[in-house]
Amino acid sequence: MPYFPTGTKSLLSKCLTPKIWEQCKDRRDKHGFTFRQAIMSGSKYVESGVGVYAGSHDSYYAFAPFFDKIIEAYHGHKPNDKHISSMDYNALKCPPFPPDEDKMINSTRIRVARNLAAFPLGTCVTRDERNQIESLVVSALNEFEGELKGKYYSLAKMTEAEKKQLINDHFLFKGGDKYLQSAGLEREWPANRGIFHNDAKTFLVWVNEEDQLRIISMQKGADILAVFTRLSIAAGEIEKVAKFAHDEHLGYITSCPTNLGTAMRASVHIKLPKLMKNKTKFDAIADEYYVQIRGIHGEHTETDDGVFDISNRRRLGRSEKQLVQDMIDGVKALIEAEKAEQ
Ligand code: ADP
Ligand code: ILO
Repeated sequence: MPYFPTGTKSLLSKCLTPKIWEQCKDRRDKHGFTFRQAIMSGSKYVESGVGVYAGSHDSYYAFAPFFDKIIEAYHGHKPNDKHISSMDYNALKCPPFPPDEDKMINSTRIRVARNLAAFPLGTCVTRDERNQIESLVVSALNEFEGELKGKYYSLAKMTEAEKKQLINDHFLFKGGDKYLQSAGLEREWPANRGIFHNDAKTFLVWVNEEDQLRIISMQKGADILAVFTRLSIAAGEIEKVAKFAHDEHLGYITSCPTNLGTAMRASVHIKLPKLMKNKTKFDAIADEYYVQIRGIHGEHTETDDGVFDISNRRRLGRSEKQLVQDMIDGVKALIEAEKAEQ
């Protein structure tokens, strides 16, 4: 059983009881992914928030005594609960922000993660399977017309300067994430990874990073409804040609259990320079409205200029529409608090 030093806070350390370890330690899922692989990341990096990755859709059931606990602890979703999905953008309550609030928001982005039903997850695919996934996804995306029409850029063929520019402009994944590496998600990097995007870079798809697809809609400013509408249409189009791993209990299946369900993160980059000095209040509002605070250069980054990435924290058991609403309501409360700070 892994050793967790005193003070370890990860969900892995809380959920991995001696009884569950005994039950699961020699199990494999139907693709041969072992329980020990699933908990490798959080065993190696005890500072993880969660510390667990699945090898396939089946991992969530093959290691159920463990994953049920993790999922209930993170999402409050019980083994018999069902997941509901709705990308009905017409039902979103999102009137435009008044001008003084609108200018506090630099940009809006919503992404959903998806994985193909016919393959295990990125933690467990072979090089050949990763290649097949890339070909399938890119040939489907190449059929897109109108606003969604774009081009695929293979990571292996990009220059360092092109990569750096795309990362700095918040369009591309960074690579070199120790958590993903320890879960096997960066094997044979950069082979068969890449990004598809339209000319305006408002519709983007990451291929074979943490999940096989990350479908992204983003633009400058605070028009959350426009971003959600584009995402909803694009995800629907892709789903017509690609069968995604999904079930009634867990929703869309993802490598990391925190993303299960909608697999959606809806965020704004917002200036909160006064509120950041009152951390207790900032955190209390974030907790009350179920939003997560990140730095603006991606997960595990900090902020030094008062701009924050605010996004929905919940992903499972509620629809996409409800979770975009969480983000909107949280952002409104944070704006009020910022205005009230001296
Ligand atoms: P995730 O794909 O899980 O959302 P990250 O937090 O690592 O992962 O973010 C990925 C990239 O998207 C980063 O470059 C981040 O700066 C960018 N990003 C996230 N939200 C926004 C936003 N609202 N506006 C602009 N860029 C964003
Ligand atoms: N494994 C990392 C990250 C967890 C959540 N983030 C995702 C899905 N990228 C940890 O446990 O801190």
